[in-house]
Order: sequence, then structure tokens, then C-alpha cells
Amino acid sequence: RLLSSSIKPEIQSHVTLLDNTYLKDDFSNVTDKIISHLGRNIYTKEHHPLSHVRQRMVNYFYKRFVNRRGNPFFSVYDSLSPIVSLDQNFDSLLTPKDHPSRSKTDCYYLNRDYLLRAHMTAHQSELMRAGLNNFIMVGDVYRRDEIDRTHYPVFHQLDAVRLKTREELFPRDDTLQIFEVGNNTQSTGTQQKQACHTLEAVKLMEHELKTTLAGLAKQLFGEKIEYRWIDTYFPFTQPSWELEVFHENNWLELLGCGIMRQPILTNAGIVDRIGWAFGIGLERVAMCLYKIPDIRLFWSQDTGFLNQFKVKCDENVTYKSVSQFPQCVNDLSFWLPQDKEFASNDFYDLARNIGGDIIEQVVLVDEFTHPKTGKTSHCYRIIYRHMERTLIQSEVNIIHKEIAKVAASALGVQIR
Ligand code: FA5
Ligand code: MG
Repeated sequence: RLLSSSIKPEIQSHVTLLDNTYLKDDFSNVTDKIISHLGRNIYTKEHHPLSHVRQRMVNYFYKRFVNRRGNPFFSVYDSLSPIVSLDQNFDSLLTPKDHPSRSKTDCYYLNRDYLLRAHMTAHQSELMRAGLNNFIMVGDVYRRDEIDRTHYPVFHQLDAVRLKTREELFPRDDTLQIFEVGNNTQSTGTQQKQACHTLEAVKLMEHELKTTLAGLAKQLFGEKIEYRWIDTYFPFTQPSWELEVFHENNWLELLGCGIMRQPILTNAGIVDRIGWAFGIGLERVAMCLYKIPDIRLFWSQDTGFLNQFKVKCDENVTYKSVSQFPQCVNDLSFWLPQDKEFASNDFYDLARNIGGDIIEQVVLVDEFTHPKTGKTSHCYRIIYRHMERTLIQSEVNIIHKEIAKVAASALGVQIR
């Protein structure tokens, strides 16, 4: 008898995510591989390329929107839980019940009530209800998709919302209004505007939105960047646009935006404001800015990737491809000579001299001085990686021993 036929795979009735337990049902389709991304928070890690891009965008908003005291008035929310209700992701944003974006083939559902957010817009209503008028939301979003150079089922978005009162919109003219008299939020209006809004309010909001986002594109890609606006549709904005930029001979969709549908505001208890909103993907921007060829690299824990971004957030970096073959990591500790100078750079040169191109990095990882003898110890981590093949630990050991031997004789260090 075949063993496999008598052992049934254990079917778990629940899934535990970020300390909460969710009962599975016929909607559950989230996999362990996807779950392993929750809580990684790569977009908040210092020096991560996504963190740099996020900071560049946030800094742009901080600079552009300041109050009379010169202080920024956008606030940033970057630790909102990626587990959201169907109400947050869809209903509160007026997404029709039969809209394809709700489909099980497009989203990761925990069950019929909860899913992994498919966009950062999912948090719009709750933050407005909390009383915020100008805010930015950043985080990881989840969509079922193929895995290739530009698609990954987990990516990151930055969303923003700006709400304005009549006085803020028309400070010098109190005859101008946001809302049409007898405004009817049920009527849908036209491609140009919602029925409830006055044309002048929409045009002024559109102008601020578009100049703000064109300014953002210039801030990211340089003053000379070519861009264009494409009319589009979102359930939660009307009118709606996409911003495309011309990059390396292609038009690239950067973001979606629009004038917020008024019932979203009304349902959140806001009756006297009009709003604009947008959502932009971080990976796409980072891939262009840094010439990162593959979206999977953002999840790399490989220091050969990460160390290239140990710069200030607005510094230019051009990513240099690291070999796909695995690293071999060996540490070397020694006492520094007491009778002559020692410089780390000497050791770096020596190591490179002996190891050649298979040495990818040498990093000083520990340094201490013995309290009694006064002797100082350094520990260097040498990361070996061949560009064309997988290194065998035994061949690395030979080189590593040789480096130790030559360091002892040439630099006068004492191997520990
Ligand atoms: C949205 O997600 C809307 N929530 C954006 C929005 C917010 C519109 C507020 C209006 C008001 P969309 O699915 O087009 O829209 O995604 C927005 C941006 O995320 C895209 O322009 C793109 O930059 C990025 N993006 C979308 N899908 C992917 C993907 N598979 N990989 C990488 N980036 C993506
Ligand atoms: Mg889109």
C-alpha cells in the first residue's frame, strides 16, 4: 500500500498573521510564501532603496506644503496594518460589488471578511474619519500576479489625500462655492466632474493636484522629464488621471489620481470639504532611479545589494549587478601590532591582492581593546563570491588561510 494515500495533508482551519487568528473559509487563498512577507517592513529600513524613494517623496510634500509658521502640514502614516476588511479595501471606496478587482484571482483573502490590502487607498476613510485633512500613507500591498522582472505579488505604494474647505480653496472670493446648489451626491455627473461639485472648485483642485504631481515627477527624475496625463477610471475618484513619464524610450505609468468621490467624504462625516488623492508605486520609481533590473532584488537580504544604498536618501546611485551565485562568508580576527601602525585599508588591499575578484566585500565588523593588555583586536568579515560559478567552501578556506598568513607576516598582526 502506498503510504501517501493513507496520509492526508493536515488542513488547517485557521491562519495566524501578525498575532491575530483568522478562521479560514472558502475565500481563503493566502499562501505561506506570501505570509512570510508580512512584517518585513523593508520600506522603513534605513538605507533600503524603497526607504530612500519614500523619503524623497515625503520630503517633497514636507517642503511644498507648509503652514504660516513654515511647518509641514502633511502627516505620514507608515505602520497601518496590511490586514484590512472588505469595507476598507472596497466598500468605503465605492467599489461596486461586482467589480473585477474584488475577485479571488486578484486578491489575497484571509477569509470572506478580511484580505491583504490591494492598495494603500484602503486606509483613506478611517484616517479622514479620525479628523485628518492632509495625510500620506505608505506600506506594502498585495496582489495576485505573475512573478517576473517587473511584477511581484507584494509591492509598495505611497498614497496621499488633501482636503480643502471653501475658504482654503477660494480665500479671496466668498461668492465662489465648492458645491452646486441643491447638490445631489447620488447623481454621477460627467467625465469632467461630479454633479455635486462646481466647475471652478474642480478646476482649481485639478490644477493643484496636477502641478503637485508634475513637481514630484520632476523632483524624482529631474526638471527635464517628459510627462503626460491620461484620463482613466477609478471607483473612488472622478475625474481620474494617470501620470506617465517618458523613461528610456517608454511611457511608464507612475501613479493614479483624481478628485475624490464626494460620498466617501460624506460617509466619513465630512460635509464641507473637497479632496484630491493619488497613489504611486515605490518599486517602479526605484527601479528607474537606481537602474535596478529586477523587482525581486528589493527583497534581497544580500549585502552585495543592500550595501550599494548606504548613502543619503537624495544621493544618486546606479546599481551594479551582483552575481547570482551564493556568497561564502568567512571571518578573520587578529590582534593589531603594538610596535607599528596598522590601517584597515592596508588589510583591504592585501586581501584583494590575494583573493582577487572573488572577494566581493571586506567589512570591519568588530573592534575592541583588551582592558589589561591594552591590545586592540579587529574582526573582518570577508565575503567571497565568484561571478561565474558557485564557490566551494574548501577552496575559499585555502584563500582565507593564505590571507591570514600573509597578514601576519606583512602587517605584523597576530591571528586569534
Ligand atoms: C491604485 O492602486 C489606486 N489605489 C491609486 C489611486 C489612489 C488612484 C488614490 C486615485 C486616488 P493602480 O492599481 O493603478 O491604482 O496602482 C497605482 C500605482 O501603483 C501604479 O501607477 C504603479 O505605479 C503602481 N503599481 C500598480 N501595480 C503594480 C505592480 N504590479 N508592480 C509595481 N507597481 C505597481
Ligand atoms: Mg493603474
